[in-house]
Amino acid sequence: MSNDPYALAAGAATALKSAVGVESFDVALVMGSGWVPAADAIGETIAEIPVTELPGFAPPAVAGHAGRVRAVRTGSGKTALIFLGRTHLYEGRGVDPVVHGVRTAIKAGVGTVVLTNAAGGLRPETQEVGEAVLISDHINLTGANPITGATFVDLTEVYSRRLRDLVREIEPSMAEGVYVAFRGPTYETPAEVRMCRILGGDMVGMSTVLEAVAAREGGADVLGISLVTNPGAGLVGEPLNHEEVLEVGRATAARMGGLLSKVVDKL
Ligand code: 6GU
Repeated sequence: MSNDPYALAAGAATALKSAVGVESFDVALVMGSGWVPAADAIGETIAEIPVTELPGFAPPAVAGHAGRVRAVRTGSGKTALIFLGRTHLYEGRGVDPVVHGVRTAIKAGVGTVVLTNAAGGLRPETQEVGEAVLISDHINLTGANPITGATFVDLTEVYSRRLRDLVREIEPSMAEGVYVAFRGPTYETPAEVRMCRILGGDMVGMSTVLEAVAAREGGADVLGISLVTNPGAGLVGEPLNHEEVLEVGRATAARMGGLLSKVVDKL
């Protein structure tokens, strides 16, 4: 087997297309923690398979990260690939498994990648728990990068302005903000949260940025949406836990699913 991650993704794309029985896909969505229940609203399922049946995918490591990929037909006739869960850098398998889904989707034809996540809110003055925020830009503090070698990818507009504007045609009041990514798996200290605020961050999490970079390298447009599941550590005093992240996801699934379904139909 090749150890070239791009060749591995091409192989996974071929396997996926033949498993689903389609020639190509139009859009991919990555459902982060708390977002998996929202997937049901996006379209009619054509097929769903465990990612471990495809080359290059790591088995899921965390409860609530389902590790399946679903192919759906949307209301407007588009073919969407929905990753129900993702691999995180904190799992310790390195960066390639983290971006393998995005690379596979691009090899399978997608030109738009929708990345969702659960995030800590850094601006509780203006943010509410359960609010969805458009990612306008990111600060990558993971210490990792999916690209190796002298490939100088422009990151002036990682998260497409056109796609953000399109979402606001559906939800005019939706805020946007800068997503700060750490490797995790620990949540941040209160001092790190204060640092993120000083740096201009609005949300904090452990995902998305590496996938966004890989998508841009592959030429896809990226839409990023954070579900604010809790304030960052120390901002309101309550300790953080993964279960509350999933609970906020369950509570907002219908709303988030409705939003994503409208967004995908408008693409
Ligand atoms: Cl506060 N931090 C990080 N890194 N990820 C999160 C979070 C906080 N809340 C949800 N996911």
